[in-house]
Amino acid sequence: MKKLNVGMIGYGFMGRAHSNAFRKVSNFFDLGYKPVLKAACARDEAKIKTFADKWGYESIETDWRKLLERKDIDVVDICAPNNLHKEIAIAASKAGKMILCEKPLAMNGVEGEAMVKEVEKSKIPNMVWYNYRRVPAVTLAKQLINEGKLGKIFHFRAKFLQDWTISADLPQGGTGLWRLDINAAGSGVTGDLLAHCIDTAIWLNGPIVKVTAMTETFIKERKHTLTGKVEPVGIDDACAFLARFANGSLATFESTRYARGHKAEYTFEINGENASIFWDLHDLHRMEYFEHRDEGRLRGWRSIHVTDGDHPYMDKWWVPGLQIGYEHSFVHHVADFIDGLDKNKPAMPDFKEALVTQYICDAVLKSAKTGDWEDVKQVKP
Ligand code: SOE
Repeated sequence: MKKLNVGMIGYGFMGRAHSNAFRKVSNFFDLGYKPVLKAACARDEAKIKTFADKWGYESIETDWRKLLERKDIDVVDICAPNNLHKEIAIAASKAGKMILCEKPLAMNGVEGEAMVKEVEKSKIPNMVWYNYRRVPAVTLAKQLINEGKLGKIFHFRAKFLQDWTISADLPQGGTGLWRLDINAAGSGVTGDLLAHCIDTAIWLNGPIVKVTAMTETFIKERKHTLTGKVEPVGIDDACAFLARFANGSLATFESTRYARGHKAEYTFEINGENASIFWDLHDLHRMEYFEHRDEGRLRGWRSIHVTDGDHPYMDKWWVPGLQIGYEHSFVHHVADFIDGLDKNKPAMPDFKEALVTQYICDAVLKSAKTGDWEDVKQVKP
């Protein structure tokens, strides 16, 4: 088996989720490449050393440019804050490194376009980590929709609710809290949480053409960890939007970090003429399915435990009936990326497909400002 030398940039929550995936994938999937944790990189030497020791990286770097110069790195994994994605990705592509980039692709569509242009020029394999596509129950939903089981789709309804920023004492900026800093994150819940919902929605139900949105920033000022000063908060704390799909179906999306009692409540429901699907991240191994064509007396919502050998990805894990969890969606991401390398076909979403989500986020944020319906810029084929 060939080696795939990984250079990880960042050591936060996603650095851990991805490292775990690189370590596990070859134990469960038969692939042409085996990831090797070659180097971990971040500015803080002590912190990256601790991270590297814990996860088994062979070496560390404190400057991502040095990492890109290294001949022994094949693929760079960008787990740094959103404001660094573009610069690192473009430099990585020029250095001939394959790129895995944490979502969202970039701060906005303009940055995303530059990234797409660069990887199209270098033809470097690239992928963005929209991991929820690879939860087996969500992939099963995709299979059923592609097979036409739902028939014409009328509605898509998604929510992603959290409650971790309600305290006004929570600072913005710095490790762990850069998601609250507009200059590091680009947006609030729109790019962080709704981007997931949008990626799933367009994957399952095709392009979105128009949106109308509202956003709110409930806490207007927070102390900035890096400057020590109280500064205006620029991110959206909550966002709700309506959307029209190109296929005629209607959607509602809602996200907030102020839904007391909800930690990561991501749900979606799809209603078609023949059937409906409901999925809930808190029960991620289940798919709720309603089939109108069932015999009337037995018709009702089925709760399908997506753990059987004929369910997506599940033949690679334990025996039927034993479920897997959140971290496995990242293992599947790596497996599909490597499978793409083996077969010389891109693993999705690549930068270009992730730009579609970026454009929708841009239109949502614009609509929240203008109060109008906004057309979504479409990615040129
Ligand atoms: C934010 O709290 C966050 O960690 C997102 O950044 C992730 O993308 C999401 O999957 C869970 O919530």
